[in-house]
Amino acid sequence: MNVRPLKIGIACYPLIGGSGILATALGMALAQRGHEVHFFSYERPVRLDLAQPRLHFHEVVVNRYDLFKYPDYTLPLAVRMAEVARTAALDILHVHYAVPHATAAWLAVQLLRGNGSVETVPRIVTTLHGTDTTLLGQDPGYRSAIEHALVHSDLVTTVSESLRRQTHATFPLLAQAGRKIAVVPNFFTPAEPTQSRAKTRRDLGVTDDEFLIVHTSNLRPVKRIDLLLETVAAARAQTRARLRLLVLAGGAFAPYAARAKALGLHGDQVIVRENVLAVDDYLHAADVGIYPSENESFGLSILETMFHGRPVLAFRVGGIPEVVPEPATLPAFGDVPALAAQLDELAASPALAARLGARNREHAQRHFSAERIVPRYEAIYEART
Ligand code: GMT
Repeated sequence: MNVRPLKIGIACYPLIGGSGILATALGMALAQRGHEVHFFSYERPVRLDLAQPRLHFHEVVVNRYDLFKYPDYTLPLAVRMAEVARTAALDILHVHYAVPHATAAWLAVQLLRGNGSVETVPRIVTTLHGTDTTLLGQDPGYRSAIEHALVHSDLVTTVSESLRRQTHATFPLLAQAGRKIAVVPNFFTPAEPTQSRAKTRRDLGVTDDEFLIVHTSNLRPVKRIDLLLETVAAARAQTRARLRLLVLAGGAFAPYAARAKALGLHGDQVIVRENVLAVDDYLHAADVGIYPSENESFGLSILETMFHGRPVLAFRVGGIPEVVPEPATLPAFGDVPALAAQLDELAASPALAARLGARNREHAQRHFSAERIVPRYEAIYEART
């Protein structure tokens, strides 16, 4: 390691979801590079392997009181971060997803300053992941609190240039206060598949000559599962290949079942697996990934699919053009016929699918590997503002 070992606190959501997955991967990579890393969350992040050296997890316990209709998480999180910052002498508090982590980090630093128990307080780095700006940043109940926490962070990062622009537009005080935003893209390290592609396909009941489409997300409205189903249905009507859709769902698929049926996607044409923690076997077994989101600050699932050497179909929205190698080929948002035509072309030509998949993998490895991105966070931790 070229930089001095640091003591870094990371606060994130523990669940399946881009921001928590990225934060966990970052913390584990930092620990491997010699830093001491302390995670804060209400549960152990799903991909956090505490068997590795230099990794710690501090559970934030939220007690229930009859007095409160809504339990509060921000204060116990701030108190826990302040305690650990003091006892472990943390250099950095790196919070992922502004709400409520950035406000809690600011409060933790105020607590440390207030009781005079430390000589230096940790520096706060806030990484915005998307909906903390694009959704909650528009909510009058949150906006000014997020803006305050960002202005009082030592550094704010976004996962794409697109999100950086949106953040400046949403929180004008940042620029007025002379605060810069650094863009640090997401990264991913694919796991080796635990079994062969043929075995995973057999387990799914997918034959060799079928074209397997994968979609992995939390299925929230922004992911536009309606457009995913419409694209597959439209392509099915025009292609000679037999298409199957695999949905790796971090949320309930049931609300979309009727729409799938209405579009003629019956029974085994749509395979759903809920709460899958290890996506690698499935991405390895798939032939293409489709992600028709209406907005996406980055699209970590797209990157995961690219790392597995598969072509990706998506619309030209948010940060997606910054992730894929040929952004000009992305159709405008909502152009389902164009997406279906691209799907048809890939399903008809395994050679084309293989070529685009290989190009994706090469692009992902070149621009979005841990080796390339993690040192950029290290440089940010060391930079003086
Ligand atoms: O919408 C999600 O998939 C979850 C959300 C999150 O905060 O975990 O994802 C956001 O952060 C990811 C990691 O940086 C990005 O890859 C996603 O594009 C972003 N989601 C949106 O912008 C809608």
